[in-house]
Amino acid sequence: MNQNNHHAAHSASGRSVAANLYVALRAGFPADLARVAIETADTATPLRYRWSDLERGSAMLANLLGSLELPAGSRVAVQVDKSVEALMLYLAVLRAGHVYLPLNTAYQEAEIAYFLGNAEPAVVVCSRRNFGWVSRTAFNAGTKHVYTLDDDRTGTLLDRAAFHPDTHDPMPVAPDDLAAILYTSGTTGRSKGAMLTHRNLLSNAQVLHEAWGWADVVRGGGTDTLIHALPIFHVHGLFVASHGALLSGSRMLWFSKFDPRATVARLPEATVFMGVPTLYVRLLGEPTLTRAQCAHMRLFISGSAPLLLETFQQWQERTGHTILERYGMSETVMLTSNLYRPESARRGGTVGPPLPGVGVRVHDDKGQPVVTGEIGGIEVKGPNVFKGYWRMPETTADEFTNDLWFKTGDVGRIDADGYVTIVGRSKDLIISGGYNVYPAEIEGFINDMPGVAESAVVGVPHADFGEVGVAAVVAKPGTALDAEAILATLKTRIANFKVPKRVFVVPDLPRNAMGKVQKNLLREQHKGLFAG
Ligand code: MCA
Ligand code: AMP
Repeated sequence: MNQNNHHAAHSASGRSVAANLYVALRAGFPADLARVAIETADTATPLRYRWSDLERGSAMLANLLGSLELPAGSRVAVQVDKSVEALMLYLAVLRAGHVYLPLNTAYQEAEIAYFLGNAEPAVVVCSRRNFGWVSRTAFNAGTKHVYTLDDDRTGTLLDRAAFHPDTHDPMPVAPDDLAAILYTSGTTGRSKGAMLTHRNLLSNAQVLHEAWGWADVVRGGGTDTLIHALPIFHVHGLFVASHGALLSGSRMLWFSKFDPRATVARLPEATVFMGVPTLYVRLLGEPTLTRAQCAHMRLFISGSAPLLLETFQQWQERTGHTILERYGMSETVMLTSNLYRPESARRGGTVGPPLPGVGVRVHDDKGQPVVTGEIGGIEVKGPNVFKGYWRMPETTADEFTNDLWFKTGDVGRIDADGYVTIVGRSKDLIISGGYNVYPAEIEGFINDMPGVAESAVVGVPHADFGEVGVAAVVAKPGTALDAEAILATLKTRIANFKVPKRVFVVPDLPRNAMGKVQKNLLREQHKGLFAG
């Protein structure tokens, strides 16, 4: 790849090679490409990928995509187990100027059919075990190319890519061209594809590069080692963690699946860890987690779900480190973050002040600003805020205010020093182990079952997952329902993390005078089930 040509390659359409997110990430690679970029932590023997392997592997994959002669901006949908090759595929899609569409491996046929039907990807990559039903679903959605990729580096994707050259000039893009679509479920039950541009992702990665001290380490001539233990089909693992390491030329210790004991064992050679609160709770359950074991660590970051103050404090006592909590969304990448320095400025129970360049405000339900410290709806603005929902202009318009701030659906307050505290959500959403579960979607699946009159799904506290779903189901007159059978059916239809942890068959749902289901009463009734 000829780096010198990039900045010259502007076109009249506002496209440039320099605007391609891959080019910016590539600029962060170390000068010595023979250094190890990623080391796998849970393969039979460690696999070591050099920076040159990331560059060459993603070039071959980008050339394969190029050979398909797809229109610019084609979607490449990917549902595969976590692997370094899957990360290369993401980079290849950026290089090729297409749009990456990652899908949770837990999604089943009905969920995938919706995503593929909605996004109409030109290319689908799946694991070999799912090829039968995924390819059928993909061809029905008009997809022409279906490849397989497994986490043992086998599958037709790599077989085909092997015939392509290992150099590739990234495609010019406009900053507002799409880089990725991330599906997030909606309160009406149907998922919405959040369209993220090269500018959205790059601006956020650059802000975090400074805000979390990666840049200082690089300037000091050092390097970080990130323990990467999150899935790479959501914002946290794919963008926040991977971009952080790539942009700073940092080594990654790559876990395909989170394992608390193995993670603690590798902490002495790492400097940065990112997790959802469940990961911190599980790490605290490891007797080997000690202050000495964490002595080499620079930073622990938490996000995606509320971190309990109790976990924050226990972590401080056990390890001597203060977890830095931050807040973001699929639609916006990262919005706020506690301060990196001084460590004493990280406040438990808050998500910190807005990141540089990000606007955060709190408005009441009439659209008026609240007094400092008062609670209201959190609204945001900035170069990180997405372009809209894929093929849903009306929904997009509804989610923005007249002056074009995005309504997050989170409820919170901003205190006098600018720290944001999230106190709840106006959207009916359960966050379980860092994954979002929309009750309306689950209720839809339950209500479709024979003999069901209606149902209500609520979130209740859970010692491990933070929050989990519980369902109350009412039978049609004259019908008997079996809670276990409902659970078993749900497990065959929807992603396992969405399946309520308990189903209760009840005579009726509590309603208020207006006839609205009182979910707060159900939450109250079941709050002790899993609180541990
Ligand atoms: C697994 N199970 C769950 C969850 N995960 N149940 C509820 N919530 C979950 N999150 C259930 C499975 O259904 C299964 O139940 C049983 O637990 C074991 O499954 P397994 O896959 O082995 O679980 P695990 O490997 O222990 O996974 C737990 C986990 C994982 C490591 C906490 O959920 C995880 O990696 N979470 C991170 C999610 C994440 O990256 N979120 C970021 C989103 P059964 O046996 O009954 O089937 S990005 C985001 O939110 C924004 C932008 C942000 O701010 O970052
Ligand atoms: P998603 O769109 O799936 O990425 O989920 C985004 C949602 O996760 C946000 O709207 C918040 O409700 C929640 N979230 C993310 N980070 C935090 C945090 N640190 N504390 C509380 N909630 C969070």
